[in-house]
Amino acid sequence: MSNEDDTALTPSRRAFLKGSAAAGGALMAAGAAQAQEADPLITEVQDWATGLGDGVDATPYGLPIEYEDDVVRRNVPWLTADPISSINFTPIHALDGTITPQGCAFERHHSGAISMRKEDFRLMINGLVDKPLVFTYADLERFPRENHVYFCECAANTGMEWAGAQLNGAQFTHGMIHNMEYTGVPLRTLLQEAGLDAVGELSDKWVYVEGADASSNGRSIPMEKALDDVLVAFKANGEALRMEHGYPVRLVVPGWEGNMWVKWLRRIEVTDQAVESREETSKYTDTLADGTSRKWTWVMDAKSVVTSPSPQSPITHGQGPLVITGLAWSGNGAITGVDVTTDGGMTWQKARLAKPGEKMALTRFYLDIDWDGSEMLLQSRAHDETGYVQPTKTQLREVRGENSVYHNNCIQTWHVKENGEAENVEIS
Ligand SMILES: Nc1nc2c(c(=O)[nH]1)N[C@H]1C(S)=C(S)[C@@H](COP(=O)(O)O)O[C@H]1N2
Ligand SMILES: [Mo]
Repeated sequence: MSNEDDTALTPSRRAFLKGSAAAGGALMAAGAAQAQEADPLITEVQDWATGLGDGVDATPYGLPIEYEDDVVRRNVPWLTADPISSINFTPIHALDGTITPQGCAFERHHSGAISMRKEDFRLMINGLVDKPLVFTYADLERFPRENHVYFCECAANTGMEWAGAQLNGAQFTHGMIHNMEYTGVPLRTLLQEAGLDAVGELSDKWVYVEGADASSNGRSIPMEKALDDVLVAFKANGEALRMEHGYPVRLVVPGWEGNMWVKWLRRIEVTDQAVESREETSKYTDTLADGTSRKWTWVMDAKSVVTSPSPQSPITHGQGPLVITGLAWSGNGAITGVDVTTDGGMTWQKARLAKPGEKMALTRFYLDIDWDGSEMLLQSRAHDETGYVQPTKTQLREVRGENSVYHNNCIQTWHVKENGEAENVEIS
């Protein structure tokens, strides 16, 4: 930092740099912030400083500024036959922190997103209950409610990568995930209201949950989970659910595969056995190497991915300070640590967690390095509170073969080149 550069800084910024340099701290930050000489953005008065901006009523409900128009959901056209029964992907390569804004959170529909008014919402609880009930939206609002941040990951996330590196971008390899703060009523409360206590021994019972869309997306959930942490949610990130995420009410099944998070929730039946619907037999089961399928693989095991640098988020500067960042999560509890390697797994460094891991929620990690400009084989590896360590692709294939689609939680590799571009690769 030269003295000339210093004059371009605000007094507080100048004090910060001096202070931290004295402490030997922010040398990297200083190196990263070289001010240009004769930069017109510094030396000339800009339009925005001479005219007036928009009034407060210009956008009653705000959208992202136009310069961020690449931070959008995208789909992979060849993946599904049409956009009705389809999926799109969260732009995780461009987000930071952990909360996914609803406007760019991936969507998965089996028969399209439906538009239902709150007034037309009805939720029935029937089956092996004392008192079958029908709730209106207004009824739901009168039960004590809770707030929790949880990730929702489609079991098919990373499913295209089983046979080899396929899709060039974290959005496409890992973007079937979102993480929101949900407000809702515990399913337990509603089941108790329907007189579930009278059923007697509950451990072998199930609930069959159904949506109001044509697909109905019915799934069986064991009673133990239903009474544990499942939420009947009507708000996400503080506001009403978006139509595409199940407005007005969806089920939140923490840590378990997204398919069970029934949207446009309409019916919950207490049964004495699993229904074995289409969504839990021909779909959302894992085909093994010998052609047999295993079912009831509900939990999303620990997983992580470097979101930047990555194919859609290349390094745009030369050597020097580089922030490597990504996301980690586990359906079995909190993330306790993330390791990052830049040399394809020969050596690992402990990443810094932005906050201590929270149960069944995304955790942001950072590794701040001094990049020497040489190529990297970048990977991250998650650890969760059960002691589980995210497996390599080879380890996963040893158990599962290559016929699977769902539940691919293997370690992802990005080949970062000297020019800063990154590519999806597989290393053995
Ligand atoms: N009613 C209904 N619920 C549904 C689906 C659906 O098609 N209909 N899709 C399921 C699947 S496969 C997933 S991964 C999640 C996706 O939730 P999202 O669209 O909010 O991302 O919703 C689940 N709930
Ligand atoms: Mo899904």
